[in-house]
Amino acid sequence: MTADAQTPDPGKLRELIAGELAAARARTSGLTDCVDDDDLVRQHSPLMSPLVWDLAHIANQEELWLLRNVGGREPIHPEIDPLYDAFEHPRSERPSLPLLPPAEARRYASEVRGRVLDLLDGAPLAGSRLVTGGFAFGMIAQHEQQHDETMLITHQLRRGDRALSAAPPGPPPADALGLPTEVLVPGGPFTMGTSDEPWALDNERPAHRVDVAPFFLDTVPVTSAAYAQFIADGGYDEQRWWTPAGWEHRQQAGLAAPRFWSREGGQWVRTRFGVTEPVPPAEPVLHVCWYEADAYARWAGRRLPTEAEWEKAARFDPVTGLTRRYPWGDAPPGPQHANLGQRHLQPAPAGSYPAGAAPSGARQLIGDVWEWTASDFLPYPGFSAWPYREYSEVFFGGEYKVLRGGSFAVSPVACRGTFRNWDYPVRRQIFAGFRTARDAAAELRYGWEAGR
Ligand code: AVJ
Ligand code: FE
Repeated sequence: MTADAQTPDPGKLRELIAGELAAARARTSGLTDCVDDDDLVRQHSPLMSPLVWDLAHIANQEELWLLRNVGGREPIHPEIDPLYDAFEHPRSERPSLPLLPPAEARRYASEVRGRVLDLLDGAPLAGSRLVTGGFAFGMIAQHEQQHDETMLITHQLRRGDRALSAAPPGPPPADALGLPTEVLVPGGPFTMGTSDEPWALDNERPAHRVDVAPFFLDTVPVTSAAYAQFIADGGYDEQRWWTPAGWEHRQQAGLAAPRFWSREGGQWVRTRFGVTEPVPPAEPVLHVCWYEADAYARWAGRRLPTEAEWEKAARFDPVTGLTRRYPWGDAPPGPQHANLGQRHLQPAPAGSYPAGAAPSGARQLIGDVWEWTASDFLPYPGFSAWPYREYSEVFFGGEYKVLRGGSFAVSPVACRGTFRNWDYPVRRQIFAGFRTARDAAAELRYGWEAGR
């Protein structure tokens, strides 16, 4: 479920908020109760915080935004604030901080939550911008779910016996193999971003018109089988497929295959959440960095889509000329639409979720794998930081690339056609893949002339 701007009934909104907070906490508990205390305080990778840091940081942000800012309450433990301020200490330093031990972190989180539910009973959900439409509560539910994805990445990096399990996704639909390889997205202006999605975060705002030239987009994300062809063709050894920065990184980091892949007896295997198995060929490729995605696209004679192209393919309906909330329409994501919410611990085979297809025919734009785009993370025209500069504004610039669409590890509450994620172009531990695009203008002009 996601916030519905058209639900002015405060009772219903309170119920929706309570449900989203409970869903986030159930997931957080699942990710932290399945390992022992030693596992919770240990650092599994210098890229990640100890799980017990995420746990108390989730509670600390909830206390800060809901109890203090919305509720006007006094801090419960002001002395721990600096420990859980993501800007005070880089992740690599966090294990050496005097963090709350697991039992105390859990107690703190449940104490904050108890008080938040009391506050929610009586809090006004209109009047100030922070509470209108339940925004602050929605922001905190999304924040917890975002850290749940972060914790799932920590689980992926953790060595040791398997701690998590989930049902695998079903087989692809019968038409998956016969899908056209690419779809045409018509040129022209469309409305990008949002000004009325109640729980949209600041970087998704405001709605604005963007003119996009016609282009072709892969119908489905690039699969592991296709990516393996790039490797087999020597893609990692040919400088011409790589940007200068990409080639330098490929050399220096010794990149030769997606992270977590290795060669065993003449075939590719991958380790996922403690289980090693042959790479499923039909699955969207996962754990490639932006440089690898960009090199693959050039090898394939194509390019990564821009962020505006991605959003137009995902939201624009050429029949009505309107922009949808999701590829399939305005209804919140259900299990028939997309692989979201850690229901499965892996992407579904390419071609899955026909009910979630966009008007263009593209599938799996939402869910399965985050998709790298060609674009830097920049503010939209008219952007203003809300409610804090450190969510988005301090990251704008050329250092980060935008990812779209969400992965199997993203909750529906933190996933929209407008949702923007960003990371460094070298990052591979995130649940990211990609699809490729090419310009259509020249071909359409030719087709028009040829058809005359
Ligand atoms: C939007 C995923 C880049 O994890 O760094 C969590 C989300 N912001 N706490 C991150 C976030 C503050 C953010 N990303
Ligand atoms: Fe955070």
